[in-house]
Amino acid sequence: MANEFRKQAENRSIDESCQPIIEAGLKQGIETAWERLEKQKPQCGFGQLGICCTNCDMGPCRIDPFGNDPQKGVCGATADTIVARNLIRMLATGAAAHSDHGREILEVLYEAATDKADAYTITDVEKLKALADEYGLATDGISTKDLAKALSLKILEEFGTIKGKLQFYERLPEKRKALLNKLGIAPRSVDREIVETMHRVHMGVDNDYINLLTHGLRTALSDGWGGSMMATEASDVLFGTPSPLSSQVNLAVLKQDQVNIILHGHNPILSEMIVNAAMDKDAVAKAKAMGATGINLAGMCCTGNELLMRRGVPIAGNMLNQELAIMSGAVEAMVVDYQCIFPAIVDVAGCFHTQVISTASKAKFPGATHMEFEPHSAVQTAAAIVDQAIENFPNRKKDRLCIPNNPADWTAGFSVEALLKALGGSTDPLLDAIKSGQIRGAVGIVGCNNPKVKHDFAHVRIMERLIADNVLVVGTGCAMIAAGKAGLMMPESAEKAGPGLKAVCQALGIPPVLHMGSCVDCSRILVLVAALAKALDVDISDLPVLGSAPEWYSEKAVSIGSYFVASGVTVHLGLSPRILGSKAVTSLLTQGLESVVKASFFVETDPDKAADAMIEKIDQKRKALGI
Ligand code: CUV
Ligand code: SF4
Repeated sequence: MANEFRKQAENRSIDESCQPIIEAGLKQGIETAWERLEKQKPQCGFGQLGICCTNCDMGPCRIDPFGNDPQKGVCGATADTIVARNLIRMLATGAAAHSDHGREILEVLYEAATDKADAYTITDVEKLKALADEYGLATDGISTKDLAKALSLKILEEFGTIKGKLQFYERLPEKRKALLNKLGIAPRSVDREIVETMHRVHMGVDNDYINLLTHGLRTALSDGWGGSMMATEASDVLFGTPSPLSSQVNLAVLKQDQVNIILHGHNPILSEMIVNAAMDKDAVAKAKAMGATGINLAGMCCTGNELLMRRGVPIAGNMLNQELAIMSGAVEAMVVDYQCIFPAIVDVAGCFHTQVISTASKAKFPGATHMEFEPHSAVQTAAAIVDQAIENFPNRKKDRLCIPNNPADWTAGFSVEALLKALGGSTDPLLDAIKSGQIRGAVGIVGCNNPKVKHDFAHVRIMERLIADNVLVVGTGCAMIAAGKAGLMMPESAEKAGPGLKAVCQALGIPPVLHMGSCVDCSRILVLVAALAKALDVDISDLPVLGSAPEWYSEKAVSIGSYFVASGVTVHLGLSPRILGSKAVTSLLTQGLESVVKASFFVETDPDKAADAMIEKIDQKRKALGI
């Protein structure tokens, strides 16, 4: 039996730090996402194909996938309409999640500028000025705070303005802008495109799948070149633009003799304050009085990525590690903000001493302790949360501890600014390496985990294959946490790259897989590809670059994939979206889009075949460029 559990753990994940915990969980019968997925099987075929509609109360309706009756919903909607509507509804939810996060950061920037939240300072004044310039604001003789106030208001207006385009849309290369303008899908504002999606999917509004999907692309662009980019830029202004640093990753970053606090979710605003609160002398003294040797913070998912990039806080794991972290028995508090947080962590925590502390008014978790975060009282809330964790330390059940050894080392912090600095101030050295073939191309690998895929396996396999073939990998999100755990993110990891890429990495002292941040920081990848296209005076779609989401699960990933495609980057998906119930939608997204936006999606579940296909596509682009 013991061997059985070990085997099962190895089948679920390639992350060695979590295998012993999965095994222990199996022995103790603790339910995790893997068990819950099993219990869902067989998952509904109509749902998987995207041909179930619940948009109104004449339904729910479903279409027979074998061509028998019914072929229409009660209202007459066809499979094409239903599939397209369902997909862009997912996309709009994802775009809303990113953008609402962006808005909150801007609101804190505004409050910091108007002295309503004095815990926050403006860290990157240079970036603030550059952004103000971009937005056409006068900067001479204006105080930092006044500038931050004017800028945050100006950007906030773009969420709902009735006129014009998003300012960051101007960052696109001319050729791409001209194409998108011609298609009529330049995003007008952030909220507007999302709201219009919600309008269009109502019964009896947009029934033309092409028209629906076209607006989906526009909505996605309002996320990539809007809400997400705003989140990234405003976070940099408030907390600093990342630069390379080293840290550690995997569940072994939890410490046996310290108070462990995990910061999970997406928004850095409260967690940045917790990082400060955990360094407070009195807090550390109290932890010692409670029998610990100190306070240990570890990130998880994208809150983790934000803190890693700017503060070097270690990361305990990615999306599928969240329940397992609690099952280590060593977590005093798991502090969550929003997005990608399993409601189930409260149940798992119930089997241990861990306190789940929710902090966002818009994200409550039944069974968790709610300690609401507000910018003006952030310092106090952060201190209270740390205190709560310290007081929980004596409740640890020592006989149930299961902390793995050997955290992996990694480097992160590759903002576009940091990358340019490493390159000596311009993209030329990178372009030269691409032209000479030392670097064959680049792939942005992003996105989540999904229990339908062996945890981290697809991410790591694709990355290893690509770098071995001299393809530079950049990325964000849980994909990068997978890379770090697998040892692909040290300068020494260049050994695993092909000779050309290895030489470039060694010359620059960088790893072959570059961590660019959290999911909203996919906007950094957009800025990078735009800069490369501009330098070559080509469209983004001419570059030998691709996107890939090998283990995606989230509605946010639907938006990310779509704004990459709309920006001219072809995207690989390791799991099919729920579109296969419409041949027309499937063929448009996987082929037809090529002639519209010069990029499309392709689905390949086998990581090796996916890597082969990416390399082939990169070579095609190189040939077309004449390099
Ligand atoms: Ni935002 S969206 S599982 S934490 S990358 Fe991770 Fe990243 Fe997907 Fe969520
Ligand atoms: Fe059925 Fe049409 Fe209502 Fe959807 S919108 S549930 S297809 S009647």
